[in-house]
Amino acid sequence: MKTYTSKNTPVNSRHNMLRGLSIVLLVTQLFGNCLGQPIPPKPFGPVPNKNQIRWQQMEYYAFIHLSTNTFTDQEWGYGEDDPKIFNPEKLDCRQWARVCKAAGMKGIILTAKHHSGFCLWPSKYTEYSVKNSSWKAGKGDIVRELADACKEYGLKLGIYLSPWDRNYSDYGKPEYITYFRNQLTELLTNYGEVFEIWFDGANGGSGYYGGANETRRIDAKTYYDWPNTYKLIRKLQPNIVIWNDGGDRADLRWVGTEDGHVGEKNWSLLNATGEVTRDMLRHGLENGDSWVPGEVNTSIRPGWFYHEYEDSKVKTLPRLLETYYSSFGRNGTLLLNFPVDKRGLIHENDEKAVLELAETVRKTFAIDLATNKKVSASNVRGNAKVFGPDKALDGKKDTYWATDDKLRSASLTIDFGKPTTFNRFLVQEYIPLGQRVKSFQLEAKVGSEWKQLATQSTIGYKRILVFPTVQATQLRFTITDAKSSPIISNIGVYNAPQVLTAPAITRNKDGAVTIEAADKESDIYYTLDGSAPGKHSTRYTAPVQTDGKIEVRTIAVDSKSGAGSPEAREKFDITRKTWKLLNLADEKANAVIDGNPNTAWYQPRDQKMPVDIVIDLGEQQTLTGFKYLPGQGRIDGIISHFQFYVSTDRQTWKLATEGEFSNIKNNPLIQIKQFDAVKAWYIKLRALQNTQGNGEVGYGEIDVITQ
Ligand code: FUL
Repeated sequence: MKTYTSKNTPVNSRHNMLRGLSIVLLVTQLFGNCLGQPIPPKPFGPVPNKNQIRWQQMEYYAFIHLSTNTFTDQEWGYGEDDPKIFNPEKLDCRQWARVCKAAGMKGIILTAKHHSGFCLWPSKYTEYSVKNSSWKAGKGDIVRELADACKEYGLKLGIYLSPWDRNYSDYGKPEYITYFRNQLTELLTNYGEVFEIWFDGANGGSGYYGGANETRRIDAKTYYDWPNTYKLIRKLQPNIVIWNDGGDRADLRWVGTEDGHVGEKNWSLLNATGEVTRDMLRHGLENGDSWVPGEVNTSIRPGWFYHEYEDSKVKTLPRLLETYYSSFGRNGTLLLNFPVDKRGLIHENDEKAVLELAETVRKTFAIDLATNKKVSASNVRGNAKVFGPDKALDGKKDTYWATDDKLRSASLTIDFGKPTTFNRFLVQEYIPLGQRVKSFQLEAKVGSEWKQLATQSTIGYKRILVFPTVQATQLRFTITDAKSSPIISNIGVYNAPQVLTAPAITRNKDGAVTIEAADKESDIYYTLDGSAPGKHSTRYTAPVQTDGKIEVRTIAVDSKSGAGSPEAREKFDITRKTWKLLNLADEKANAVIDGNPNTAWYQPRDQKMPVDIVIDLGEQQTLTGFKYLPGQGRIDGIISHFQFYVSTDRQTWKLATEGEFSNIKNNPLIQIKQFDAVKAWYIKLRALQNTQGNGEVGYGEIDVITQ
């Protein structure tokens, strides 16, 4: 194979002669204009517009969820809560901006209005806002404070305006559209430039609706008249990007999960019209006719809003790193949420976690091992220096390595000159000319052998590969297939520090606690009495038998370096050893109470709602709550509306609590519902509705909270 070498590389004179000859031969093809400029590749397929490019380059920005929900411990407010409860006494948007800036983020998107309809700015068009809250005696405006803080910290401002409004009396009627547009106009006129507007896909359902307390269904595709709403938005904010999950295709797409990742294969394309399946959200559409890149939205805690019980559930460094690499390491952007707490601040634990992530990322990408290294390519567009492989290593985003038009595969080899240790590879396509690469592979020269490190599919704006540490003298990046000739604007090679992950804790039905570390060579230490675990604590070797209420705290320790993992912490209530599932012939139903979140059981298919599951606790207990974890592997069978009954004799049943599991469709977390203490020997969880609107009902786990 012919090899073209970068300008820094010594080449022999014969090679130079040959090169000169081929340049002469190609001159007509490449120097097509009389100024003698080499012709750059033409755009291929759909390409991003200016706003989408600007947005993509932001890569990482924050979400802030704050509303009345923060004070009611809810994920979705019903729209009926007294605005007086809203009082984040220490609210400090400058603290949010300071944390986000230090975390390396480029902007902040605020839930100016969530589904409850409560507005964080004093909208002229409703009384349901900060102006009737206790905060600053009704004189405050959080959108204003955030806009000012963003300006001060050099961050961009984004707005989440929920199309669904569970407070507004006219929701569901045409009048609401006028209200919605009036609010949009206020937000997009009075607070300076807004980089992104976010329209959530949860639309219509039960709500307060000005006292009507009813269920209202709308057609999310037609009700909001998106084409005209978009026109208004673009007129008010020409530089904005529109995120819309429920209606007409906008500028950006959801990636089909709130768990913090997009598919490894990720095309920034979709079709402008037609249905969008989960698979398309996850992977884009290779031959889509429009540029609709993915944004990965996820929360730093399990929920979007603040719940004190999640203070110990803030995502750990390894988990955040996984999200980092699975979002903008996979041609997405990362929108990371902070559930601002009741004080109105980003909680200390969240701040610590996000700064730890920033520090690890900084250390990882501080030294690019490819910089100034000898680089060669199997082909260079018309042999022109301006398209040479060194252009992928020059750190400039507007230069690139390009090949001749006809090629669909090509390789680039970096020669480190000495054995070099690395475990991360970063590569970027020059997206202003389209997304082209369909597949690529990476090989390292270890000793005298070429060893394959990875085979992968798409690249897009940015792709980062994570692989076990390797020591090699050369690295070969080969594009094995592309939709058009490949154009690579950047390549980097890094050696990331090792990070240990927190162990996973489970307790089975009989009380045996199992602790597992991802790295099988590390040692595990734990405590059961609530004290902090360390090397002085008990070493875990086999499942530990426990009984009653306990708290397990544990860490993994790398036996070689002595470095410790983040701590894992789980509280358990009574064991379920005396529990029996009643009226269920299926043996597998025990998955519901086996303590393993990864096993689930689904009711027989032919059922009609309501569907019950009845459990005999084996003895009388005083209950103050229950927990429901939906099956984790499937999107069907997830209960959204429930009733929870208790009985001491299995004859008379008492309703302990009922309601909805808010946002369980997109975020299928464990649901915790509390109620006033009540005696129970039997419990019955009644499914009234599921997220798909059919009769499927499944359970990952059911548990209780005792007094
Ligand atoms: C979801 C909403 O329903 C959640 O409450 C949250 O705002 C999240 C970002 O989007 O679909």
